[in-house]
Amino acid sequence: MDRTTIKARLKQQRIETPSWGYSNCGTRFGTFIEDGAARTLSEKFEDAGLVHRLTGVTPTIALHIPWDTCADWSAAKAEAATQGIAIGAINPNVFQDQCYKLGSICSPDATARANGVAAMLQCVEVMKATGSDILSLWFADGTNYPGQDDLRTRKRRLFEGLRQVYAALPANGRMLIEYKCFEPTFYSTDLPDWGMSHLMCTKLGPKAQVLVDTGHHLPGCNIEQIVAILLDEQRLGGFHFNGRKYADDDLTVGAINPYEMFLIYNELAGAEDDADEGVRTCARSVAYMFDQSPALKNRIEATIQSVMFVQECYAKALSVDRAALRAAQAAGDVTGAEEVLKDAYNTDVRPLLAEVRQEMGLDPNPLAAYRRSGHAKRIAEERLARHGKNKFAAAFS
Ligand code: PSV
Ligand code: MN
Repeated sequence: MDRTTIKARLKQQRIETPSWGYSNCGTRFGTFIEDGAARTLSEKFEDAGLVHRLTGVTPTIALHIPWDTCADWSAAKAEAATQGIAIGAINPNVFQDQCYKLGSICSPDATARANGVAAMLQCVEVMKATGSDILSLWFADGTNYPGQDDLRTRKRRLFEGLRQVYAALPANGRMLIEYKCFEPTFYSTDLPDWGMSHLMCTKLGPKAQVLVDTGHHLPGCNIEQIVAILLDEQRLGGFHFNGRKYADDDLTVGAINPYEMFLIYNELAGAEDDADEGVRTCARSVAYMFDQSPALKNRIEATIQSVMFVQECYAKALSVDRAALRAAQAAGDVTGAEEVLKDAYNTDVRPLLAEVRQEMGLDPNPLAAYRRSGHAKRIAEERLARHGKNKFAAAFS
C-alpha cells in the first residue's frame, strides 16, 4: 500500500474510550485513589473529550449502566457534544446486583432473568436517547461447581434472554456479544468462547456480532486466528483491547505482548481489502474499544498511550507487503513469509504517525503534549476542591 493511502487510512482510524477507564480503578483487593480521576459523567466526558482533542481518533465514549447514571440522556448527549464527542457503545451491568448471584439471563431464578432482560432493555432506551448504535453485552453468568445447574438449560435461557433484547434493538443498532473463558465463575461460563458467541449471533440474526476482548482467552490462545475466522464469517463486531500476562489482567494494551497485537491488526488490515465485499464491509465496520483498568497509571495518560500504541499496530499492519506475503505463502517459503511480517513489525512508524497527526492539526506526540500541559495537576486540584478526598472509591465507580 502506498504511503498516501496508509496515511489516509490512519486518519480514518477510530477507537472508542470507555467511561470506566477515566475513573478510579483497582483490583478486588483495593482501589488506589487518584485525585484527578473522573467521578461524574460530566468529568468522564471532559476526559474523553480531551483525549480526542489530543489524538484526533477517539470521538466516542462507551458507557456502562448503571455505573454511569443520568436522569436526562438527551441532555447527556448534548453535553458530550460540547466536548466534541458522541456517546458510543452502551454496556449494561447485569452482574453486580445481589439478584445475579446465580447469573442473570441464565440464572435458575426467573426474577434474576427478568431483571437481566429489563436492564438490557433499559440500555436499548439509552441507545435511542443518545443516538448510540451499539449494545455491548458481557455476562458474568456461569457456575462454580459441577452439578450446580443444568448446562443445557442454561444455554436455552441464554438464547431466550438475548432473543428478547435483540427484538428491541433500534433499526440501526448492533448487539455485540462478548465471551470470556472464566471469571467470575470458575467451573463453567455460559459464554466461554468465540464459538458460543458466534452460535448465539447466528441464531439471533445479522445485527448480532461477536466482540473479542483480548484479555478473555486462555494463555497461548491464537487470538489472531479467531479474528481471521470471525472476519471471514462476517461476524466480527468489535474489540475490547487490553494487555494481559496471566488472565484478564486489564493492563494497557501492548504492555506485555505487542507482537500479538500487530498480528491481530495484520488480520484486520488484510481483511479491509479482501476480494469479498462482505468481508471488507465487516472489517471496515469493526468497533474498536479499550476495556482496561490502568491501576497505577494516570488514567488519561494510559488512554493516550493505548491510542498511540494501536495506531502504531495499524500503521505497521498497513505497511505489510501483501503481494510479497502472498507470493511467499504460495511458494511455501515459510521463512520468507514470516520475514515479510517481521519487516513490517520492525518498521519504526512513529515518524509517519507524527506526520499524520501534524496533517490533522495535532501535536505529533499527544502523550508528550499531555504531560507538558500540566493538565493532570490542574484537574486533580479542581476535582479535589469540587468533591473532597475520595477515600473509599469502589472499583470502577
Ligand atoms: C469483563 O471482564 C469485561 O471485559 C466486560 O467487557 C465488562 O463490560 C467490562 O469488563 C467491565 O467490567
Ligand atoms: Mn471487555
